[in-house]
Amino acid sequence: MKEHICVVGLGYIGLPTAIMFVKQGFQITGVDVNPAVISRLKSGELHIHEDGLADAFNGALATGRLAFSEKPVVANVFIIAVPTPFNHDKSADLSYVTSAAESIKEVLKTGDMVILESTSPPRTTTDLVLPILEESGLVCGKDFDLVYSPERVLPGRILEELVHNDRIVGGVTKEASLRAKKLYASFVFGQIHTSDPTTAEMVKLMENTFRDVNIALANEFSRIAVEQKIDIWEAVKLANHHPRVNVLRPGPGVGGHCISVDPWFLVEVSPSVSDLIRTARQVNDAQPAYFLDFVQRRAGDLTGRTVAVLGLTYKPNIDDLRESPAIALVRLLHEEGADVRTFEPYVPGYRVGDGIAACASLDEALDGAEGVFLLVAHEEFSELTGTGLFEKSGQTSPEQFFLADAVNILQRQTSEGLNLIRLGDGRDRQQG
Ligand code: SAJ
Repeated sequence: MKEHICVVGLGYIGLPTAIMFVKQGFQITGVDVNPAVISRLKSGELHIHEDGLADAFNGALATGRLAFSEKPVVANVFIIAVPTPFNHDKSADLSYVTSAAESIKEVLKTGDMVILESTSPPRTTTDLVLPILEESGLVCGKDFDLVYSPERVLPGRILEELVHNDRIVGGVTKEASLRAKKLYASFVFGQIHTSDPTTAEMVKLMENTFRDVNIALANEFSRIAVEQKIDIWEAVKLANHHPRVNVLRPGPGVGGHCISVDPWFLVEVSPSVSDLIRTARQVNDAQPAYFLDFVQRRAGDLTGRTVAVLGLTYKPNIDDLRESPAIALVRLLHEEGADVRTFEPYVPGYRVGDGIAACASLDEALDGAEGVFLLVAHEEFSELTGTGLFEKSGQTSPEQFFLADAVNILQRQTSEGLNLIRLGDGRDRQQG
């Protein structure tokens, strides 16, 4: 008989993971403290959007091996996949991990295994989760196994990456690592590497911090390029011909619930030796305001002007708005007194706030616009041209119109005679 697995937290990681195990013949109980999530899932409806998830979910339901509950039930394995947001002071909010561990403690029995997947500061598994579970009277490493195994999947490609990415399992004991490795090997095609929990926690944070620092570097390069009157996009392309260089893309900032959050967990545990990480976070967080200032220096004050903002999600081709720098920029525009209307093809009708119009179509957003901000490089936007946007705006005078492109969609050749303001392009007519 295959083990019964309780997956605690049914978001972007927990639900797809549960489905993977169902497909391999395991009995799964999906647990979420939010009753609305449980009742939707029970009625066969998804509460999140991810490519391919709806079909996979229906397939899992049809097996009869996927049940739902608001509390953990007696099982053999418990996987914790709850969020770890941060508090106002950027410290990790571990309240969801704590309450998940407390709820598992109530049903934990000899022979069980608990796996934490939530991104967590180093030592969370050994110093927070372990003592809570031992309040059950059971001893970790003797009566039950405890493992940290980070999720590393990219939103938009979750189902594929769950299967094909390498995985790390950090057990409190070697036996725990091997047991977890065997469990994940049921659906993971990538290699599964064993380690200890704290190393595994650190590895996850290092991966996202590596990306954040590199994006901050690209954003800083883009600011230098403007001062030096060159085009950053051309310079990045040329630098990347070097065999050991891969400069990432500058943009309006870093969003999502991972990369904009996780580096702070390292700063929190080792503040005196993490200046670079802290600075990179500050550079990326400042990017929406930097870009707005960059645009206003070239297009003039935006107070009272009608601007269309195309794209609101935190990155292209997904419907996820969490921590989106595009939304931060829309708020800044609104505060500046601009008359803002937005269009987001992946979340039609999403309204950023009071007084900010949410348009159902590109044409609606553009009609009457005196300026256009391109903030997300959705595939839908890849064919847009400056002259096409100008025509759709209905404006007659190019001098009264500007195009602000933070993601390198628009090109000079197709924006002839227009005020095209591209992030990181220092070759434009009016220097700031
Ligand atoms: N971004 C840039 N320039 C780039 C690349 C990205 O500005 O060259 C921006 C994006 O527009 C977005 C943000 O960075 O706003 C983050 O996007 P992303 O695609 O880099 O990453 P996430 O947050 O969607 O997913 C990351 C992934 N981590 C790494 O690639 C190291 C994923 O593998 C993790 O599983 C995920 O975080 C997570 O859950 O931790």
